[in-house]
Amino acid sequence: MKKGTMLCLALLLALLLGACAPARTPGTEAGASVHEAGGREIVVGFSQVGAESDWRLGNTQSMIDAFSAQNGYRLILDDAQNKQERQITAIRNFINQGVDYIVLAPTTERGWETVLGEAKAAGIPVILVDRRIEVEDEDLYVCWVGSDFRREGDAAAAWMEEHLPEELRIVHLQGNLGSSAQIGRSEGLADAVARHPGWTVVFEAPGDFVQAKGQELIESLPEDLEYDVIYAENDNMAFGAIDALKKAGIRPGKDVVLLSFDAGGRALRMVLGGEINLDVECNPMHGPRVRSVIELLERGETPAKYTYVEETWFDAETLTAAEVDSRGY
Ligand code: GZL
Repeated sequence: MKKGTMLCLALLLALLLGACAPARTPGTEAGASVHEAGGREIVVGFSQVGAESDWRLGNTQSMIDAFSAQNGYRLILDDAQNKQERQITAIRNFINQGVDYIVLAPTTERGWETVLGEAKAAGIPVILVDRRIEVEDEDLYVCWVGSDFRREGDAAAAWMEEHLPEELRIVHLQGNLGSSAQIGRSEGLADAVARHPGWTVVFEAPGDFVQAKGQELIESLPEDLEYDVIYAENDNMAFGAIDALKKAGIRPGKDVVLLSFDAGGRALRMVLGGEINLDVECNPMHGPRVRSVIELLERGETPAKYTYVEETWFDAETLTAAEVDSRGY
């Protein structure tokens, strides 16, 4: 074949291959996200409550997955170890670093005015995730994404009304006092107890959503205390309670009814196994929801102020093994 012809064919081949290559903005890696393609990496400062429960670990992973470099983000994650003062420090650090957005999963509802005022003065939008906060000026945050905790408490109470007798002695393991999850779930139970004269809360104390504290509280109950139900405000306290009951030779889910919240994979297997009688879902997978809020803001649009995630509940009569296997946390 003549040299000239070969050169033409080589040029034609190069043109054809170039036409098939994915369209990329110069200077971006394969599969770069829109942000990176626009040359602007979005920096998100995330102040997380801690690592106190399976739910929290799932929530953190969901945020890490959503705000990946591949998606065009840089996530600065701070674990507050359940202390509001550490969250306040983290938010100030985010402001000093000049992040583009601050995401806050607040430990409790009160005490945010000053630091969120500083973020507002710095022109950094704040997005709340999971629990709520109580502030006079609701412009201190752009929006909130999370669960309806009162609805969760009411769902547990409705199940109790349908499945349990009129005479009940209840041990109540609360989450962190003052957190929205504790407030809503506790109110749901308290209202149901007020509706049922035969229902009595024989013990109530905070276990801070932590497994070890759930176990300690049940182990510390007076020997002669009689009770029929443990209302645990999250799975990890329920796990602790189960360990304590088993150590005392009491069958969880049979000798004592066990109610829980979160509905993580580990807990749902215990529902199938009959150790947890009801688990009310509290979905932690907020990463994609918060990311879509930021991308909406990046387009100059206004997100809904409050976005509640859809949730359900599970008991052994309704739960399937497939649902257990499909839990993302
Ligand atoms: C609920 C979340 C609670 C979970 C606990 O949205 O705030 O905190 O129910 C977690 O497991 O510790």
